[in-house]
Amino acid sequence: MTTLLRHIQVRTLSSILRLEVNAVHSHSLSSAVVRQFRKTNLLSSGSLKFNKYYTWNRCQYSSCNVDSAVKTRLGVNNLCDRQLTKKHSNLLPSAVGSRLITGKDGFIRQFSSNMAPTGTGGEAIKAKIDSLINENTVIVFSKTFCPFCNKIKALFKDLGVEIKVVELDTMEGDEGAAWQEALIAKSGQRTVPNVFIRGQHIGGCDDTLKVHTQNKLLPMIKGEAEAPAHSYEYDFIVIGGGSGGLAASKAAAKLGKKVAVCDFVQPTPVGTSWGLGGTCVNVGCIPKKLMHQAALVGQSMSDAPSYGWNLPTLPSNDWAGLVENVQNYIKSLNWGYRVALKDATVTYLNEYARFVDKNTIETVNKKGKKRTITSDKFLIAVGGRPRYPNIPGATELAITSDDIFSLPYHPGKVLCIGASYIALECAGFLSGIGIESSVMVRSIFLRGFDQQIADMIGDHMEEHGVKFYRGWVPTEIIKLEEGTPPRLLVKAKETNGDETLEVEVNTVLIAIGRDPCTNTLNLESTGVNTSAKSGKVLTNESDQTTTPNIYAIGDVAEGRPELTPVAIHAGNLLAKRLFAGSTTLTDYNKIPTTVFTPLEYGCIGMSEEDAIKKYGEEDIEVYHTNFQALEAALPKRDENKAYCKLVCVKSEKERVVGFHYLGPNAGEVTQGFAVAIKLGATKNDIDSTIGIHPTTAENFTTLNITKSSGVSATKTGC
Ligand code: FAD
Ligand code: NA7
Repeated sequence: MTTLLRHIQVRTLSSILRLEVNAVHSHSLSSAVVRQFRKTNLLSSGSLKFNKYYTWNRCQYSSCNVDSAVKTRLGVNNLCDRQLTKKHSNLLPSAVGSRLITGKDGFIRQFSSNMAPTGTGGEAIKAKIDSLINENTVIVFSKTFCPFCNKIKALFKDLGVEIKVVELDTMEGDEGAAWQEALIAKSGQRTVPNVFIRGQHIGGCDDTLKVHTQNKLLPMIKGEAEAPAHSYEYDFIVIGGGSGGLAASKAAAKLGKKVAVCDFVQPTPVGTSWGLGGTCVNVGCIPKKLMHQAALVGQSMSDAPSYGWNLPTLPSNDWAGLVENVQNYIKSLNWGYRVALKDATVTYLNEYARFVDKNTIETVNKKGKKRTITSDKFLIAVGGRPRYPNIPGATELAITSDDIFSLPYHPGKVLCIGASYIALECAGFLSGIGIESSVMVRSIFLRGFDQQIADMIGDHMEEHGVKFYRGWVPTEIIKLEEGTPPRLLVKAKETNGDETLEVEVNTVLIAIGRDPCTNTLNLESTGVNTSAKSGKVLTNESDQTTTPNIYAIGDVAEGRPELTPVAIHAGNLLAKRLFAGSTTLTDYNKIPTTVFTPLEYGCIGMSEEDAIKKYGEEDIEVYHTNFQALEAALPKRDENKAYCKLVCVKSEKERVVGFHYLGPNAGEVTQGFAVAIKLGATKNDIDSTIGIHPTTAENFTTLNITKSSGVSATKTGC
């Protein structure tokens, strides 16, 4: 408090120019400013002391009270008081006639006018204020440039509460100052925001936040009895600091809740571990897309001679350099997540958690130190980890997507086991950076995705050098020779037969699915039910588990698409439902996604076969075209390999229920169309949209060949 300059009022001889700075703190009023004040004899010499290092964030002491007329005179209407600097104080030589009041400690306590206040707030203004307070459930007297006012307005918006706002700084002439005087007289509060609920004076920014933290704000607004206070240490503990958990925890903290996140990474069987942020940032989307980009750069280099570039020889990729750069980038993201949690006042516990009962967890840190923590509500957002096949050698000798992005040695020749998107993406980027790679496919490519496109992806990868063992399952992995990488032998047998196969490689990357991290959570102690088949947590449409105070989102929740934006969206909406009275549910329909195989695949909605299953073949019309992306034309590659397909329901004005794109920049193309499809776009809507030429996405606006016509979808020319 010692560095606080409280209640500084500078009144000019003119009643228009009045500067009233309540509680300016050393941050906002630098020593240079003070020197300027001294020069103008506004401050008695030697009476002002500064502590530059004091930080002060509490709104009631740092609110915005510089009169708007003064600001207009100074041309600083857009600045908050805290932003006033030396430059501005130079403009105040005429601000005389004021008196400095110092505390016993010699620091400034008050800087006030020795003139009588010239307030214009009369009975009429008082009456107006009273009637506004009585007519509105929530009223906030505010100033447009005040960050604390904005914080409070944002809180009510997040809470979905309609409020009346009176912006004092936008009133004509001295009117705002007169209102503020009347407000001071009414409430004893000199600052804004000045909040009233149901006629009751709540106070400023901190006061309002405090009422909300005590769970009293919404009941007060609704005129309901207060929710019973709980005696747990936290309002909300999130287990799992990945995409969903971080989003939910920050959103809950923003709504004034006391929140902690437990995040701990159990090392993989070969010892790989990582930092805060979960799967996506450490061992999923981010490193995967960066390595895919490395492969695209390689593709561009091999295309380069067609565009006139003289490359002496095609350079090779430096695995160690790529890994180092990718990992450094990830570390910067890990750090960013920690800072974001701190900024959001979420307690980060780098500890592994398990339930003791429905309101208690036991955590253990990496040194083995245990503690128990209690919370009113919990969120399970623990995601999943790669599954290993139950065959000899798998856990000891193979790696997974958890290891590949930080593998400290060149992987040599790689065999990916599994044919879903993780296996295909890994084989794709490895091959793209010049690593010999193959894939062992048990049955089909990309189960769950459109099978026509899945096969096109397989064919394209095969043409570009990826070897496929189709119809095989591994039975054993044997080490032939130690080394980094080692020499490994993979034994396999036919999926539908007795033939056997042996493949010699250096690295086996297993991608046969992921298991939810539920079996160590001791869910039995809580009454939370899981699916007997998948082990995932069962929830209702509000993400609530079978135990009412425990929720689950993201990859660990049964039936939810395993995608980062899905988990983030669910986390944000859950926090608002739990702590802001929202009723908005996550819409899990028509979620766009992209598979980053060498030829990228973006899709929204149903596969052709699922649409036929749902609507019947006779009610489905499929429009499609093959084409060559322009960038592939000069290098003469991938002719007619790119593809667009719209799956439409005839009886619903050809509403698009399936969008499929195979080609460059699929993520970018698909994201744009996702809005249209979500809004229920029909084929006609897309036809009437003018394309952007020359792009690959424009092909969707000119689709005129139906599959049912049997006409070739191969395209020539533009
Ligand atoms: P996670 O991000 O997995 O976070 C869970 C966290 O909880 C982890 O940090 C875990 O260590 C921690 N944890 C687990 N148990 C405990 C415990 N008991 N105590 C404390 N902490 C615990 N999605 C996309 O949208 N686009 C992509 O391109 C994409 N690519 C992917 C590529 C790969 C190789 C993989 C594996 C996944 C990919 N995904 C992609 C999926 C995406 O990563 C996940 O859907 C997303 O990370 C799920 O988030 P989550 O919050 O549910 O869990
Ligand atoms: P998925 O999507 O669960 O697919 C698993 C793939 O592995 C699939 O191709 C399976 O073939 C195959 N598989 C499963 N078990 C075996 C065994 N025992 N041997 C050989 N092949 C097998 O797994 P991913 O790892 O790609 O991704 C998991 C999720 O993580 C994904 O949904 C993302 O959202 C994040 P099948 O088709 O069943 O014959």
